[in-house]
Amino acid sequence: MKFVRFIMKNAALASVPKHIDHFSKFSPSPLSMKQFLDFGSINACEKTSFVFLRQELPVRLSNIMKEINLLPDKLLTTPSVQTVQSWYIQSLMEILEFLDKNPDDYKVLGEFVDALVTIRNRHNDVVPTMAEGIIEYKEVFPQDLMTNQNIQYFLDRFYMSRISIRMLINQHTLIFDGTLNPVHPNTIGSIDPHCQVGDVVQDAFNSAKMLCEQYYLRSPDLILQEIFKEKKNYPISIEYVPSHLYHMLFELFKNAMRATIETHDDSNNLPPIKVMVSLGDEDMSIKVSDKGGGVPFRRIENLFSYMYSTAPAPHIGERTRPPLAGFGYGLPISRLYAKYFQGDLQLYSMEGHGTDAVIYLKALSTDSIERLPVYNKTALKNYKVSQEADDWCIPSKEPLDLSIYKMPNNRKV
Ligand code: W6P
Repeated sequence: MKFVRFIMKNAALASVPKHIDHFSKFSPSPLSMKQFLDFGSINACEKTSFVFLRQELPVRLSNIMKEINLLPDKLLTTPSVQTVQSWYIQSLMEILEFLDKNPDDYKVLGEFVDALVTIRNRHNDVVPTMAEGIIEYKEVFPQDLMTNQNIQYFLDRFYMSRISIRMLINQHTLIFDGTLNPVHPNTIGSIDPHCQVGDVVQDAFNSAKMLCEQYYLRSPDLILQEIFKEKKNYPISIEYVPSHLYHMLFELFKNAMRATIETHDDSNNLPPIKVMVSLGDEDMSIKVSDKGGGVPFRRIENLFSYMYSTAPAPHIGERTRPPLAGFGYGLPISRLYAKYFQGDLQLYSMEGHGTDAVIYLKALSTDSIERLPVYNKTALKNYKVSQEADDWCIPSKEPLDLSIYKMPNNRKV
């Protein structure tokens, strides 16, 4: 019996590349906020959602699995990346099991919800596990610019894909597990049709403030201001995923607080963090301003770099870095959350003064459409970029020796 199962499992595994080839030929279908809401309201139909997901999830999984396979061998073969890849293969196989099942059988629908919950849990630690892979890789190939760009390109797409797959799974499992959310009865899955932005700002600020006080024994205050055209828009609310917004704001507040405290070491008066929420016809924007001394322009890009912000985990006994540090993947992943529904997250810093971080979101749910990576020729080409010379000169800090110009010996070689 054990042997038979072993044979069956390997037969299934052997057919996985064929399935990946098949499903990666389809482009993922981006959903709008409105479509997400429709799945969860009056015309909510578990059967429709099931039939959609048993096709769409394999498509999204296979598209990104193709890109995992394009990673440089030295990264692809690290134990961590191998582990992550095996999770994707296992989850793909589990969903494919439902392709020949009857959508009218309520037992099938129940099993599908259970399968999705299992899959979601399996992938909980993808981010730290991938980070381990990057560390292993970095130890062998210390930071060269090329790999930083490639890793950035891959991880932005990989984590965006992951955000979108978890969104689909969350919506289906939350809407069709047969219970109402007792804490948030008006949410549809993870979406709040009346997400009050100011409330989320307050929540995220309070959490960051608690962390901040644990480590620094003090914290800056919050000044919150809302701007809108007509009175009826107050308090500002949008159709959005509150947990995504919270994630972004929490990250920005931790950074703003740390900068504020570390640049006002010996002063008793901490400048407050100012937040401006503004609703227009097209955008809903949130600006978080600190007077934390700012960041040199040259370093801003690095704040969003997976490679440069992946530090080895502190060893046991070593003094761990405070959790308010610009640690890990907070900023790059926050920017992905913003971009996921066609928004963005940008930093405007003035070294010597402070930093404005702005989250741009779509004001209209009809504009909030998933932004999804697709595996195609263009993506393939982006992984194939070879080690070519830069087409800009390298600035030299040495004083120029003009004596060489006596002879024309600065010709190109
Ligand atoms: C800083 C650096 C930073 C990153 C993100 C948000 C706010 C801030 N402030 O100094």
